Amino acid sequence: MPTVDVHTHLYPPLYTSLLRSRTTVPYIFPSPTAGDRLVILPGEDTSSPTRGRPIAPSYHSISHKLSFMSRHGIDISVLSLANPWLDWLPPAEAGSVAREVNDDMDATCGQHPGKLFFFATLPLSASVEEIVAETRRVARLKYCRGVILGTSGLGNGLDDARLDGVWQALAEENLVVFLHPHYGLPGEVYGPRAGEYGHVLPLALGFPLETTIAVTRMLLSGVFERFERLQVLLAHSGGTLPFLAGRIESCILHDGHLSKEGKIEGRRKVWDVLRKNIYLDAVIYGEPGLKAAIDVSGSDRLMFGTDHPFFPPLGEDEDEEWLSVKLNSQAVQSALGGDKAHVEAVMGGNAVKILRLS
Ligand code: 5CU
Repeated sequence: MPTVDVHTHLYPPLYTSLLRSRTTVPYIFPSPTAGDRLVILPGEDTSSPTRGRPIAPSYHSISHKLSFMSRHGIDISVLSLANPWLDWLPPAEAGSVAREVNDDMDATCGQHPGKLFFFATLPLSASVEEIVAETRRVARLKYCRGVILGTSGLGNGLDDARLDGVWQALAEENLVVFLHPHYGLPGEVYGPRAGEYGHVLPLALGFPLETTIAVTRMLLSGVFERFERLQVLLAHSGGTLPFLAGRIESCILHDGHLSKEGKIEGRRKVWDVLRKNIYLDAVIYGEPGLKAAIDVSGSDRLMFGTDHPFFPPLGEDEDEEWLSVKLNSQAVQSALGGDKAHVEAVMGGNAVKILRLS
């Protein structure tokens, strides 16, 4: 059974050259003292010459991706453009850049047939018609198996009824939506000492809560009732959704406003959506989180991932085994009690089946 990485990003050269031409987030800035720096997260945009992070070759080089794969025993990777995707592009440019980026990803995968597949990127700042057209178009690209989507939607989040045409196209084309965070929580929640704590608060907590809120808004607005075939792969084992599903369901059942509006009768339970519409990656770095993911969605809906090129070893040597990868694969082993068949399914078999990778 192959090992498959469903959560692995790339900033292709075409994209990094766009970032080099910018001075507002997201951008790449040539620091006079610290080399080229990638500044993508809202909190990273300070005046420090060491703001953001160094942009190592692993961020954009396909040969680095391939050697990372062979070093970690990964047979197949499902690539996705890294955040913040194309969310920031002027509407008039978004459609053509999306076509270029998606064609480029497809061609890259085509150079390594059977080894690389990809989640396409949608031009979210363009019109709904253009987004739907790109959805229909990427479904015909040979190596495309879904789309990666942030939480902002068309600007008002994923409970925006204007997205219905997009959900419909994605469901009809059998494209999995890989839902991934980027924007985190408002900076104030981290307090005045946030700068002392590096990226820990936004990445460990802001990202997962952003995902949880986004998918809960989809649940509350009836997306999964209207599009019963829609399949969504949640990054980072669903943020905190597996842990909070019971509380979300109970808050719905006890909400006087929803009851008065007749929104409780006839809805699908959170548990039902989790078992039929939600896939989870196994990027949570520990056994308890993974057990919660297995409990709510089933181990047949869980797929291994690495989050490469993020979370490299802190030393100079990126060629060593990555601790972040080891933590995720150890968690799969221990959460499943070493059950060989289930471990193989999570490490690759599920992805082969779900994403049609054979
Ligand atoms: O380290 C980070 O900032 C990130 C990021 O931006 N995107 C991601 O997928 N993981 C970590």
